[in-house]
Order: sequence, then C-alpha cells, then structure tokens
Amino acid sequence: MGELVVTSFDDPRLPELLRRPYNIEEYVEKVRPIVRDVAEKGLEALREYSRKFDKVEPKFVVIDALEAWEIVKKVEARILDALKRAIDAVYAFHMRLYEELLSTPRSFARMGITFKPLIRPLQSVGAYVPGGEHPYPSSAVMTVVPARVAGVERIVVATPPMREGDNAGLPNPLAVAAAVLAGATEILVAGGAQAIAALAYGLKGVLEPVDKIVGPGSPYVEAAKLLVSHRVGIDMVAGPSEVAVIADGKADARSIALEMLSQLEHGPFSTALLVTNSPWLVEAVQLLLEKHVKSENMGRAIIVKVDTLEKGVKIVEKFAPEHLYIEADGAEKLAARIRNAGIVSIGIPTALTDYSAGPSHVLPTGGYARVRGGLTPLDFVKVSVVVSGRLVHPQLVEAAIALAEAEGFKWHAESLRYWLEKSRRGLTT
Ligand code: HSO
Ligand code: ZN
Repeated sequence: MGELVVTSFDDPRLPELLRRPYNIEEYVEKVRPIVRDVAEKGLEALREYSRKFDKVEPKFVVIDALEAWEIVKKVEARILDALKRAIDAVYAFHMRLYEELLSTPRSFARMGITFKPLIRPLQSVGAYVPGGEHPYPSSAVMTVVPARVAGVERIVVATPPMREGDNAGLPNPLAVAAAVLAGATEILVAGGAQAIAALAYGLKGVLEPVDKIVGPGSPYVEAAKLLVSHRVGIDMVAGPSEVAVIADGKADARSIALEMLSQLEHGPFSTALLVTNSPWLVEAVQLLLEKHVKSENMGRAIIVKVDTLEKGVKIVEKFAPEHLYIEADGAEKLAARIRNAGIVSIGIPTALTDYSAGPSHVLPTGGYARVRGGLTPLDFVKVSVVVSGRLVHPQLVEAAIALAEAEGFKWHAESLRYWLEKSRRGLTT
C-alpha cells in the first residue's frame, strides 16, 4: 500500500519525507557473502542461489545470441514490432548524441607537446535487466543500445530465470527479444547479487568476466554492484523510480496525477513529489491520487504547496529527482535553472522517455542526480591520450624536475634531466 502526504514548504518533516526509504549500505552487508561465494565457487554457487532466491534452476546459464532467437520466437509479433520501434528511436538518439559529444577528436599541441586524444570503447560490458514482478525488456534496450553505439563488442545481458509456466528456468522471452534485437551477444540467466558477482568474476568455462556492469536493479543488485566496483566499472546506483513535478495553476490535474502514478507503480520504494503554487491543483491531484495510492502497491506521493515556484525549485534541487516533469508557465526557463535532475520532461510524459523517446531510462536515483545524468555512450568509452614531442619548452621540464625533487623522487628528476639534456642536443627521438 502506498502513502499520500499533503504538506507545505515550511513543514519541518519535509527533509525526512523526501528521504529515500532504503539504505543501500544495509544491503551491502546482506549481499557480501553471496558475492564472495560466487567469486570463489563459480557456477555451483550461482545455481545454489538461483534455487534459493529464484526458486528455480536455470535451464541454461549462458545463452548466446544465436540460441536466443529460439526464445525470441515466443514473443508476439506486435510486441516485437513495438520493441523494434523503440530500439530505432533510442538508437537514433544515441547515435546523434555520440556524434555531438565524441566526434573524432583532433590532435592539438602546446609548448612542444602534441596531444592525441584516444576515445576507445570498452571491450565487454554486462547489462542487468530486472525480472521479478515485472519484466523489463525496456531496460535491455536502454542499456544495450548506448553500449552498441559506443562500439562495445561483447554485451552480456543478465536477467533472472522465470519461476513458473512453460518458460520456467528460462529468461523472460521479452527481455531476451529486447536484448538480442538491441545487439546483446550473450544472455546470462541469473538475477540478483549472484548475477552481478558472476558478471564481475566470470564463471569458469562458461562466462568471461566483463569490464563494466550497468543497469538498474533492486537494492540487492545495486549493493552488489558497489561491492564489485573495485574490479569492474559500474554506472551508478539506479534504484527505485522517482519523479518530481513542478506545476502551476494552468496545469492539467489529470496529467499531473498520471505522471505521479506511473512512476509510483514501480513499487513501494518509489517516490513522486509534486510542488505547486496552486491550491486548486493540490486538491485536484490529491483527489485523483488518493484511491490508487492507498489501494495499489505503490510508493510515497508527496504534494507540497509552495507560495512561489521559486521555492518549489529549491525543494526539487535538494531532492535531485531521477525524473523531473514540468507543466508550468516558463517551463524552459525553470528547466534551465535545475541543476540536479536525471532527465527533465516538458510536455512529454515521463513514460515516453521510459520506453521510446530516445534517451536512456537508466537514470540516477536516490539523490545521485547531483553527480551525473542518465546512461549515454560516454559510459561505454574511455578517454586516454598519446603525448609526443622532441623539443618541449624547458620551463615545463624544469617545473617537473623541481616538483620531482620536492616529492623526493630522485629517479624521476634524473630521467627528466637526462631527457632535457638530450633534447637540447637534438638527440631526442
Ligand atoms: N521508470 C523507470 C523505467 C521503466 N519504466 C521501465 C517502465 N519500465 C526508470 O526511469
Ligand atoms: Zn517507469
């Protein structure tokens, strides 16, 4: 059962109300033994945890893209078609974004040193696609597509086996279809912390470890990602969905309520916040939300009445929501002022960005929007630099010598002196 709170800007309980209802650190302790077991015992431990948590034995632990097509055949043509359209849109957006952000970098030089930036894709990544109560084929699209656009060769999608029915022990066919249509190369049939451990450590003879793990998941999955982040890259803590809404008296109460309900239906940990300067809207939205929030499996809805939208912006900035939806006069201006939001929607339902608008719906939650935005091809490349030069400005070399000496590193200093001398004589290569 969800919860609905109506309050105002000065309510001293506000920070507490806006605090996320879970603490990832507690989960880190819970998943530590699981991660350790899978790291040490591999496949055997993975199967054991699958029996324990998924209540089923996976029929295959790893499925390659070719075999996966057999599972894709089980998916209705209509849904396959929807998936393809979503993939097209997400692909087009990320391709364009990639060109804008990472178009072939040119070399440049300064004080005798030439710098050549190198942007290279990671070689392998794992993308977690949640199962459980809802399948998340859209999350396969939103992780695999930006990885493909960046040029990642090996993309492993991890998703749990289904518990019941014809597909018991197999991954959800929708998740598999989305994964292979988007360009995944392997499917790991595992969920939870054990899947994350398998991706990070590999499974002897079955699965090679990956370089980076991305994608949303339960607090267990997120905690496991944190635990393995000393050996693989991770994207972020992408936990339960959140939306903040800024609206004024002209907003359509029904659309506001639907924005809130759609993100709240992700479950009891999700949060939807409305800030508005319109007393009328407070009442109308409250009325529309009440029944659903209190009778369905939802998170917490908070409606905050503010006297000016300025104050609303302040609350939203502190909350740092995953999604921000704005329906108010001067929406563009308001959007430009918000520094902490994973994605901002103006006149576009957040559900469209969840599926097919283009940007990835893998977004920072729990306040992490202070630190980063959503997943993009930038998360799948690394930038390094080749430096070269034969005659570097002596001031730079002398500065380096002075600093090496100050740090007490005599061989650093000596290598620099030797090179400086060589370059003075035109002997450097
Ligand atoms: N709202 C979620 C994404 C999602 N919604 C997937 C439905 N399916 C994270 O922004
Ligand atoms: Zn959603």
